[in-house]
Amino acid sequence: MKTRGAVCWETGPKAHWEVSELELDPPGDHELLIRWVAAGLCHSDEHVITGDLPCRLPLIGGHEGAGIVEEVGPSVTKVKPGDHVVCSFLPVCGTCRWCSTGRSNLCDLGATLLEGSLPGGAFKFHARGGDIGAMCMLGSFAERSVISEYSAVKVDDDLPLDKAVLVGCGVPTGWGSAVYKAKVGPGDTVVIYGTGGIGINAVQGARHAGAANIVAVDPLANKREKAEELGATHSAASGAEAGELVTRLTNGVGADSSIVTVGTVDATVVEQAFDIIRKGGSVTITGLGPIAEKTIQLSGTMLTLFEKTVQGTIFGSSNPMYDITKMLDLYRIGQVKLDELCTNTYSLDEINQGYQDLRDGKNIRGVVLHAS
Ligand code: CXF
Ligand code: ZN
Repeated sequence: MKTRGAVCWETGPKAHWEVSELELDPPGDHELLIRWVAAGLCHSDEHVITGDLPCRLPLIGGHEGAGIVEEVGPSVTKVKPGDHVVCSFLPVCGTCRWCSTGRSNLCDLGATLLEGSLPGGAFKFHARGGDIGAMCMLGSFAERSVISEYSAVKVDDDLPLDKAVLVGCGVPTGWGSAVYKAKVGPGDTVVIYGTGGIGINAVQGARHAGAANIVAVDPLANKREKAEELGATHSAASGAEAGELVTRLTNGVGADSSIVTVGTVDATVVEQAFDIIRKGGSVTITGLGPIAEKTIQLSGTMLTLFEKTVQGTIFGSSNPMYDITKMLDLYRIGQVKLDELCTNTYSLDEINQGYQDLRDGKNIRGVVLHAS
């Protein structure tokens, strides 16, 4: 069948999303055809455009997606036509070493995430005489995709898909960074660097975990305000300001943990996050940067003497099949806010405006609403 989608054909300073006509193959074994209703504009797709993330090109963008199943291929048991689904940007097979030991965010099927082929190696999209990959095996910047059932999570029909879409990446990635990876606890002091689409959810997670002091660090006033609305107890416009604040709040002891969720991670913010924590504290790095750049440059001696931990996390170390629905359960009872996160919506043809707004700092989360 024919569909349309926003494709990254080349990377670099002038690169952008090009809405292109695509040929889409029917679903094969363990695959399904989905009509996307909504796609979140995450900074990781911007990292594709800049070349920070080394993806096989051409690639259809979009790894935060929610939609409706239109057709299923042979052997699909998880969903049926008509089901509403939110997708995980990490497929979960359920049987590999990582899945079977409670770490399904590290599932071996994720090996071709940036190549954009489905588990088994198939490219379902074609255009201009070649195969086109789909970001994280999803490609939610297309009107329709064929995806693996291992990426799909069925959700209740009454949930608004234009809000539920945010639990495909941004919400569990941020929330889990605080709750699961940083293990924020009651009474803690936690510092969150960057309160955009991921960091704002680290704020929500830290609040849920009972932190006493949640310090949101962001140069943009709109992001600091949103962070305070969703649970930050303090905010700071710079790392230096946050340092002074935390020294005061903790009588010179330092924060229990810090979480790095800036759009582009560099060595400066990681060092600030390292310096601000107490003895035995942790730095959790969730954001991405240019893959070849050494974004961690720290005194190993300080790490040793103060027994500090520096750790990375993907998907906030959440388990997609469990935590995607859990985030939605918490949304229903008002403990995870989604409506407040969506700052602007766009049509597919407006996607480059959406990314310009992201670069200009205007969005917590922009969302593409696909035409039905
Ligand atoms: C990223 C992680 C690397 C692959 C693309 C998605 N996570 C969140 O945006
Ligand atoms: Zn993302």
